[in-house]
Amino acid sequence: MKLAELTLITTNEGKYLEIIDALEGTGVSIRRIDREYPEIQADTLESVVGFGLNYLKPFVPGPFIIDDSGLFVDALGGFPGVYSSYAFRTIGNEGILTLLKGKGNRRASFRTVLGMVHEGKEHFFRGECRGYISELPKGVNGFGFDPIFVPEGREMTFAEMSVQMKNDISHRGMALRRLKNFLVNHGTLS
Ligand code: ITT
Repeated sequence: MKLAELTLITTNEGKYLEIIDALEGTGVSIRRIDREYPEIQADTLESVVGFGLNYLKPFVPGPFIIDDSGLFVDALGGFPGVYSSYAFRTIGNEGILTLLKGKGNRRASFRTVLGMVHEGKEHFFRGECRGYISELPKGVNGFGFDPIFVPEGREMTFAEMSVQMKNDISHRGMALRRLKNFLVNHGTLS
């Protein structure tokens, strides 16, 4: 059956705009529910997403998606990773820059796990973007850690890019292309 509508549950407007952009032209309209859901303390984004999907299932009729993402900094042993939301609220971008002061290795990656419930079944789509943490915050677009993340092979932070440019190379863009492929292969998209 063709998928006409997909519900996205997120409190994050920036994610919503990126997801709308990535799925433009597919004929699927995104209905956003702006609400929180319990995020368990776990070692992996997958566990957080799996728990979230099960929690939300009884409340959301029809197919829906959630997105859990994090910034993993190599020199900090992967921190903030699954604690990205907490780290952003508390120490923010300036705090990450302070933690990296004097460190030669500024490599980091963004990861996204997109979880979908479709016809009662759970599906996971992953994406990763390697890059490094800039010396200073730059740019006004995007959200979260975007002003301090420069993707590999580029000289601009995500916050200096348009939504479309970011989607072309980002962790979330990759997970969304995998979601789109799934929908095409399962005949839910034309
Ligand atoms: P939800 O309601 O969808 O959970 P959230 O903002 O809490 O929204 P996450 O838990 O996935 O989303 O994100 C953890 C933190 O990482 C949060 O502070 C985000 O701003 C940040 N983040 C996630 N994706 C990002 C991206 O693509 N660019 C920059 N920061 C990002």
